[in-house]
Amino acid sequence: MKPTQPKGIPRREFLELSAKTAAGIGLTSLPLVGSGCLGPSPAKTVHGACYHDCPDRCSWKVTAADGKVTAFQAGDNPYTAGKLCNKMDAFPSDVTYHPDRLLTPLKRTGEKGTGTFTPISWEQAIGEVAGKLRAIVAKSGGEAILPYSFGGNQGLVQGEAIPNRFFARLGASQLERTICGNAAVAGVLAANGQTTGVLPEDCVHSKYLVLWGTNPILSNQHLWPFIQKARDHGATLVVVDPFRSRTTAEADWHIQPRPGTDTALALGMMHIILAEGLQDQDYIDRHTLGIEELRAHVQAHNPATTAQITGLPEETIIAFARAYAQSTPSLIRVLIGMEHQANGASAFRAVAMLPALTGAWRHHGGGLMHMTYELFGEALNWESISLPAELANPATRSINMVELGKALTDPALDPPIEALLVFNSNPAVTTPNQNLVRRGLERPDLLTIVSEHFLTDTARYADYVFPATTVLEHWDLFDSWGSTYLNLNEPAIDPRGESKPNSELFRLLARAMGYTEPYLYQADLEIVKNTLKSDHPYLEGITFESLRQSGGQRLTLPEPWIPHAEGNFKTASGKCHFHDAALEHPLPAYLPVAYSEEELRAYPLHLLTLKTPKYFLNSSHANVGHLLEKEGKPYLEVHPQDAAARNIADGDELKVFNPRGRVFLTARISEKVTPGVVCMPQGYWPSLLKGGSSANALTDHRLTDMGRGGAIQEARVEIEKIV
Ligand SMILES: Nc1nc2c(c(=O)[nH]1)N[C@H]1C(S)=C(S)[C@@H](COP(=O)(O)OP(=O)(O)OC[C@H]3O[C@@H](n4cnc5c(=O)[nH]c(N)nc54)[C@H](O)[C@@H]3O)O[C@H]1N2
Ligand SMILES: Nc1nc2c(c(=O)[nH]1)N[C@H]1C(S)=C(S)[C@@H](COP(=O)(O)OP(=O)(O)OC[C@H]3O[C@@H](n4cnc5c(=O)[nH]c(N)nc54)[C@H](O)[C@@H]3O)O[C@H]1N2
Ligand code: SF4
Ligand SMILES: [Mo]
Repeated sequence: MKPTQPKGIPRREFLELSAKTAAGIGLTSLPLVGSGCLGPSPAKTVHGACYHDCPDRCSWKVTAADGKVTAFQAGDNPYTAGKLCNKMDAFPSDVTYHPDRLLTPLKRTGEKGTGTFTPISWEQAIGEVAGKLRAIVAKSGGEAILPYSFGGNQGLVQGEAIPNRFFARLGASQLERTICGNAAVAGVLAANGQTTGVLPEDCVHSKYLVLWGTNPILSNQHLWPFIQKARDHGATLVVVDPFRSRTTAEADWHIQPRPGTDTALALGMMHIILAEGLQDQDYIDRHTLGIEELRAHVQAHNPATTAQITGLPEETIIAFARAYAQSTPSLIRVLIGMEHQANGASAFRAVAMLPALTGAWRHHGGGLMHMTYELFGEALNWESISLPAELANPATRSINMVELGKALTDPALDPPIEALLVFNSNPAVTTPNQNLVRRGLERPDLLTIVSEHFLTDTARYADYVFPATTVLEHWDLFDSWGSTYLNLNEPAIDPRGESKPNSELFRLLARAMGYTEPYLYQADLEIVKNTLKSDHPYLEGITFESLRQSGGQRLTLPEPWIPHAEGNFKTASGKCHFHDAALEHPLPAYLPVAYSEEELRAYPLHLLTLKTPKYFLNSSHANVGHLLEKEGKPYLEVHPQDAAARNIADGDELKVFNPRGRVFLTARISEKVTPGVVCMPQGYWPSLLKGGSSANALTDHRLTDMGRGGAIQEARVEIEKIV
């Protein structure tokens, strides 16, 4: 996920703004129009795109006849390349036509969490919810209401425009949407001022490719063919990952540091590069700031110290630093993985400095590859998506989404959260500190409203549930955070049952609240068309009509794309900042969490809760029978040494626990993890597991060192065999 970027706002400021739902820039008020959902005509094929929080943003074609989907196929643009993924191949039957799909509004009739509801009409549901929201606003003010949403639907209309306007008009608390991307981006921006570096397709030109904390075979599948092409041309593939992922199994070299120690590893590489004179001094002199401070800082990070922190042999660190610095073009691919460590943003910052130190940026396919959303930030007309100026009130309280459990249960929070409106997210599964989140959701005095496709573990706690349309049933426009393709999404069928797009839910609520501002009622299709009204050169040859004909189109970007060959960093100085006096830590600092001896003794294992499931996308699809079956039972990877010390055998049933919760898992003894590290999959719904808890029952809502992200992977546990 990425912070989408309005045009014309400086990046640093933008990051701050975009972390909040209710921030943005001016919009010209537009006339009131209807919902924007077009009815289908018999036997037609339309183009659309995947709505998921996935860097690939695949394009597809959907054929419908007599109002029913008859064919669902991948788009054939060069990036999607005729293939979706194992999660999405059967999307129409797995989601749109799934028998468990919610098709009417529901009102709770039993205890919260039990999933006991009765169907009611939209009219009744909207009337009652609006009445309750009005009463809360009158009694406690809008800030007592919290929207909670994330990447469940990444569409610019269904995920951003209308919902954001509604909540800002309501004066609701702003949600800092920081669970994915913010820490990574904060780190990269601190060094380079922008996250866009090497474009995905350009990795084919690199000769030394480092995948640093990312698992593309699973998480970024459409990048993988380009990586393979680079290898066909002779590139070496190195993966830096504390876990032996599916991708590491394919690499030439797997470097396996302790989790959360990447800042130290990158600083250790810099030590070696500078000590051995492997840096590109000319590039440094012309395009960077702070080399002398950096040189002094990395003195302490000699190979012996780096080895001690990372757990890697000194020879590995030295060989890696040399090979990286001496290969041309060298490319480092980062995405999200290590940002969820407590020191995660600093790790991104330190790693982002390496290409400037070695001058890798000079070459086509050399440098750092991270996100691509800034390109769309420049290309599109963001005034169409962002908030009207009069609605952007930075003084409104912000709640960090990572800390949802705390916010819902904090007696000192003034005003307390009295209503929670969840859409595009499933926090009972995906937000850290699951048991605290659950305690919040159990509060009898909390009004919880959830818009969903399914009765998720979050929806089970709702007072009212609204049925949402799937991506086959509404208009939208998709930018991307990992590819360079812009996609239009045209509905293939009418909304099933009584489902409605998010935009329509919030238009109906706005009307029932008595709001009259036209921007609250703008039609989806009109927002889509306005967003494309831009004469930016990246949109040359791309129009509503061309997108409608072709599905996804690549932005028209200059060739060859070598963004920092001549510096041109987007920092204040235009240079890569090795040192920045304005930051709390002017140089990237390796600062591990200081646990007490007692804590380390009681909970000696570092737990990684990773997005390793092949058939889930976060918690999405984890309720779909055949996908759940293929994914299998959740397990805990345990190193043989740790298993032996606890008398655990492969296949034993385990209790994994810490003060926040416990999860029951089957032991898998393997060297996929190093001693002291255990790993389990994220995404399973607690209600479907023994004991009713899943990965996030063990994680904490600690924030990262920069970017206010979630240090979800900074969790410590103990394990025992269940006898
Ligand atoms: N199949 C599938 N695909 C997905 C998703 C999914 O749930 N399932 N989720 C999507 C989403 S939301 C996102 S954000 C992307 C994420 O895609 P990626 O950026 O690839 O991130 P992750 O899969 O979280 O983690 C990648 C790797 O980082 C490693 N890692 C963890 N901690 C550290 C560390 O301290 N240092 C280093 N060097 N590595 C570390 C993990 O072991 C893991 O193998 O994937 C997307 N794609
Ligand atoms: N332990 C642990 N926790 C993690 C992570 C991890 O690696 N480990 N990864 C984190 C990351 S990177 C991310 S991005 C988050 C993701 O966390 P979430 O954003 O909560 O993602 P999903 O679990 O996919 O839930 C999205 C929900 O939105 C619903 N949805 C889809 N389309 C629509 C729509 O049009 N309208 C409405 N109303 N609903 C819709 C789907 O049915 C689904 O239930 O999880 C984070 N949590
Ligand atoms: S989840 Fe990712 S890889 Fe799969 S179809 Fe969607 S965008 Fe493509
Ligand atoms: Mo994510």
